[in-house]
Amino acid sequence: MLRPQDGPTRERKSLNGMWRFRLDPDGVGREQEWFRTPLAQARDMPVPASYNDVLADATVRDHVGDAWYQTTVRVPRGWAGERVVLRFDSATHRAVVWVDDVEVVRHEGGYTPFEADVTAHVRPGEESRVTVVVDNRLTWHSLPPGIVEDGRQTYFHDFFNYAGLHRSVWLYSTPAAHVSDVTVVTGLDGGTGTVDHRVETVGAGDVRVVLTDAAGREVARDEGSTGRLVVEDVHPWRPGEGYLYDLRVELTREAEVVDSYTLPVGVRTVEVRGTQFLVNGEPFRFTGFGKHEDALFRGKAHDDVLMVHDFALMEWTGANSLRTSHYPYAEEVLDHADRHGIVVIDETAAVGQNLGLMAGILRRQFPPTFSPDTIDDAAREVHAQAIRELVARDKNHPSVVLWSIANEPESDTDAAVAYFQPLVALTRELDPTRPVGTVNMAFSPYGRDRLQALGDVVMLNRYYGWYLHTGDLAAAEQALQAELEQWATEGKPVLVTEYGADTLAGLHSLTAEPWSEEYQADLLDTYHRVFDRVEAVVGEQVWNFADFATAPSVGRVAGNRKGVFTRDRRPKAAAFALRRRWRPLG
Ligand code: GCB
Repeated sequence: MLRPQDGPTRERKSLNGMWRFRLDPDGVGREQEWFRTPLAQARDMPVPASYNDVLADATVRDHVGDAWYQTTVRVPRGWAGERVVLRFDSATHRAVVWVDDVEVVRHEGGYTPFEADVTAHVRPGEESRVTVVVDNRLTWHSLPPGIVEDGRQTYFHDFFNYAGLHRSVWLYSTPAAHVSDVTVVTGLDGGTGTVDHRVETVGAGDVRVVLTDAAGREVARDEGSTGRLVVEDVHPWRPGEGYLYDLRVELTREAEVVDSYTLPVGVRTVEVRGTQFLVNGEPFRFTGFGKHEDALFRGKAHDDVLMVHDFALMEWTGANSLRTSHYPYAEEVLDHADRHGIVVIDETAAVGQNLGLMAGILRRQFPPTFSPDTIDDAAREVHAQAIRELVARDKNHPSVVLWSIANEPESDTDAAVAYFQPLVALTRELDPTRPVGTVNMAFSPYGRDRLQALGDVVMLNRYYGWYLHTGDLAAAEQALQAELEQWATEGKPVLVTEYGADTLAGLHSLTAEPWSEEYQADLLDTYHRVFDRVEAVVGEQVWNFADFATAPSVGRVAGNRKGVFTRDRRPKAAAFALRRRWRPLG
């Protein structure tokens, strides 16, 4: 799915800014057709933002159900004769959209974009009313899953259920005949690069593709909707150096360019060979973090300032990668990673699919995780659709090297294998060029887990020294080493996608005291000693980059404190420890 862009044949208009907003606690707005009139009793709400923490109002923070947004937009006069599209970069977790009185689109899933061709419903030069109802309820059929009982929301993942319009909203124009999709797959053979392209179009015309280098010089061109461009003396995209070409895709009729779309392209390869993870044929070692889209006041809103700052802090630590735990991030993040050579593990919003684990944490009984009463075949189809939308959105990003289709699902039952087998196969079918996997949790160690066998890499979240052997790093070191040696026998690369300890910034201790800054740094050092002794370990991503908001819980102090930075991005001692390991030369 192509992002909106400004170009010779296309224009964008941002709908970001102040919208009108109203909660619908009784769930009557759809029936009463609130979209038909200016939203009554509405308050101001900035977009993009999670609505939860913006106002000083607990009923907004803890709202369960529908919330309404409304704005007006004047369609540029110059768009007469063009196709007009309304696009939401995300609406969490599901939404219905009206333009004036007409429903134009509905979408399930809080972290991927959706759009509607609204040409027939708007008039260039005139104003239109855009109304959106956003529903934040999590059910057995949503990703992530949850349950609503007596108006209260329970969920099974460890981050706050922020909701609303978290990302940009656009109105954009394209010509009626236009480029509707582009897929690129790149290859390297010595100093020669290849860019295979597949272009989809709507309407009559011929396709031409032109590749230019970062200096704007043309390096290759081709005619036709599929083909291969060959780039001599290629400048590859590589970790640490986000070199990008531009692929200009044109739809032409005779001498006229009807539509033009420009896609940044990084020429690189990814391959799993034995226990190695190869980028451009060379062994790659992941350093970095599991992150969250999370910040004070704005919740999960995308924000360029915060994004650039977070990448600067990652670079300061020497991180070369991140996992988009636990949902697809804003596309701006992937663009930035592309440009800066940061490697990305791209994850779906499948988190919390393990009711056995939750029974212990929430101290209540649950039915089996994967069953006709819980996560069933219909839920699996929602998951499949989420994978389709993720791959469709992110397939062309050179930074994305690995798909993670679930975090810590139940993984030791026949039902789990039956659920995931088709999803792994689907991911491979949609994208045969990237490895795929699921992330394993500690209660399904080697010998018990049955999902890592399905994936191309082993991904493990481990908390020895925190949830297990709390305060005893010597025991943690032994246990971790023993388990990693077992996983190494799988013959696949092993990535430790989470390890860490909750830490209260400012708490210091001479002894091995959990929650102190020294303990967090010592725990990371302990893990690093073990990683360096087990050859198959090719990835270390600390949990977490920064402290983040969660649902209230006795194990959380105003959120999860496993960040090596605080929520306002101040370094804890562990950040300096990581910098010493990942950037030994400063
Ligand atoms: C995990 C989860 C992550 C949690 C983390 C923790 O294994 O993947 O979402 O936040 O543990 O801190 O407990």
